[in-house]
Amino acid sequence: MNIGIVCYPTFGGSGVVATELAKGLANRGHTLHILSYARPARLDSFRTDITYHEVDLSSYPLFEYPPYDLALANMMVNLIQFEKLDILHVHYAIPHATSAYLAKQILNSKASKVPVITTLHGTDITLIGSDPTYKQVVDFSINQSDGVTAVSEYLRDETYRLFDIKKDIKVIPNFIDLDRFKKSKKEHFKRAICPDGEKVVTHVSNFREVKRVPDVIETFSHVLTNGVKAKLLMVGDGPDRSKAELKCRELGMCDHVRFLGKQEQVEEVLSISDLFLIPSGSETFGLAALEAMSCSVPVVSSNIGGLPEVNIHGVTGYLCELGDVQAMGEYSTKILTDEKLHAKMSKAARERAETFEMDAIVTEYEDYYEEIRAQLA
Ligand code: GMT
Repeated sequence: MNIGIVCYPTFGGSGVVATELAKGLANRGHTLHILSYARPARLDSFRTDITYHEVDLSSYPLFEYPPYDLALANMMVNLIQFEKLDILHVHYAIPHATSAYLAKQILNSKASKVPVITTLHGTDITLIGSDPTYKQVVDFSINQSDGVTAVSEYLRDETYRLFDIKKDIKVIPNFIDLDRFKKSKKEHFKRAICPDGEKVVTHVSNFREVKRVPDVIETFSHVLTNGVKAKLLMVGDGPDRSKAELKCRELGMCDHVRFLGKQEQVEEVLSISDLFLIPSGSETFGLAALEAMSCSVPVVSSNIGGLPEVNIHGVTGYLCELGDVQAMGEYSTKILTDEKLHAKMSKAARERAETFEMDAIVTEYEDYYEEIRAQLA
């Protein structure tokens, strides 16, 4: 098949899922076209079977905000016509599903068509998508897609609750490359960070408000207060980084926390980690938790959204009430100080990650493409 994939180019979340899916599909002999406003972070090497198309935003003196959704729709029309796409798969509803609808309408007038699939990822539904500023357009655009998928059961249910969706939403969970995300020996790295054999606690995110990074710092402060010798590695960057840094200063623990910024090889940091923290206030799946688990790292998380579909309480880590940093601190201490428990949870985390193995889930998408194409034939 000739497949068009539209995504955000960002380091985490939907951009990663879309790009890895494109690679997985290309490995099976499909031809892929990726559309975005910048080269996706995970599209890191040249391949003849994946072409990246950068959406060109011509500026014009009248445009304070150049209309990205129109430029994207225009590029979709061109690719569908000239590259003869068999399927257009958009990730994150805003504005991608709307641009796809517009492209379809334009093509109808040219007696040409292509099935459009929208994959819902998270805040396109739970936060910004259901905001009154966008809600009507998002609702309409999802309903106009030929196929709709969501990355967790929680997200599917939320979409039905928040919008008036007439379509079946198929749950296809996020996936993991088990060969890339596995514990590897990085002893030199661990010694450099923890010269006195401290435990390593890690957090990875885009440091947006929903990630509740100050909760990570407070949870870790409980771990230190409980007498555990540990270092906290904060990976990523974003608007709340300075809040987190301030919290470290307030709690007098700057010597125990390292802010590493954005990292391309996050699996290397996970390989030296003993525990992963993800106390998010909203999380439809929690790909970062899955990446940690795949590297055999137990997870302490909030019990919000889709996280319980990934992290199993008492098995792969622990789930806590939102904002309960005391409980998160106690559970973290338990995992870090009980070697047997740590070994058991590390093994269970990896086994759980194996149920989200990439190949099986790429097959689910492939089968879904065929199903939608058959319906429209
Ligand atoms: O929805 C977002 O905030 C962004 C999105 C992304 O593009 O990074 O993240 C969401 O999609 C990820 C991939 O499906 C999920 O693993 C994240 O849980 C989800 N984020 C939220 O729900 C906050």
